[in-house]
Amino acid sequence: VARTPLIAGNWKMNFDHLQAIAFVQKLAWSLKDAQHNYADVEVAVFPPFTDLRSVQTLLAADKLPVALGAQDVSPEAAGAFTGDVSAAMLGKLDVRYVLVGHSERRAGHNESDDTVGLKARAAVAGGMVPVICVGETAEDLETHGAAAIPVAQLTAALAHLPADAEIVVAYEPVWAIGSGEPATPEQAEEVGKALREVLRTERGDAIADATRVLYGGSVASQNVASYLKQPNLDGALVGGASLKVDEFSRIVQFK
Ligand code: G2H
Repeated sequence: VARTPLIAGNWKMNFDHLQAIAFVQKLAWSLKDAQHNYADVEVAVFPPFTDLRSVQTLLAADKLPVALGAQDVSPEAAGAFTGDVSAAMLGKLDVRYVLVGHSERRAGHNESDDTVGLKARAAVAGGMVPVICVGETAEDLETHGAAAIPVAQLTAALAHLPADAEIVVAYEPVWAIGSGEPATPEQAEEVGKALREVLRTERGDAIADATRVLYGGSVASQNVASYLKQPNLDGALVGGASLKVDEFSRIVQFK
């Protein structure tokens, strides 16, 4: 089954809105020089909330086919939730993807599987595609093996979603994030395959075959192609290496 690869840059808490504009402009020039075909490999950036409006304006003005993603969303629709941002607000900014369940939020903000599922549901209700992040810690890996925790996390999130919801799954082993020690392509493929089996059991063949499963965790231009060669991996969620224009441009052109 042909799935369009997705290369997603998760900027985390980096770049103010002026830096964001400069970055996206340079990225677009670099990909234009390289004659990048966005239909072959989809590109998305996930700036902080404060940059979204500026990046949206630039993408629209220059007609750049880079997709916009947000790093989080409130599970609530509106009201007295100080500091939170709703799916409706993101939708108005042409946001297409929303990260939910990144390990930095699960660990740093005590987000449970239920919270992650509710956030994914809010994104879907707002017309966006949640990028559901799952992954095991080093301790989990030792105790349960690689796949058990990611499989449980994905199953829990799916329980909150309508049967036909479009989603992206990102497998990010916590021990590989920002560590410079990525999973091997074989390790990542093993979990990618297990996650696709969850989709097959819970959602049927059509959705399992159409859904993209990304790998994330110390992805760089030297290793990205080795993941994309795996039958069950369809892209990358890139953190540190997505902050350097030339490096991110090379990652996008992994083929
Ligand atoms: C994992 C990844 C992007 P990095 O968090 O989500 O970050 O590529 O820096 O490991």
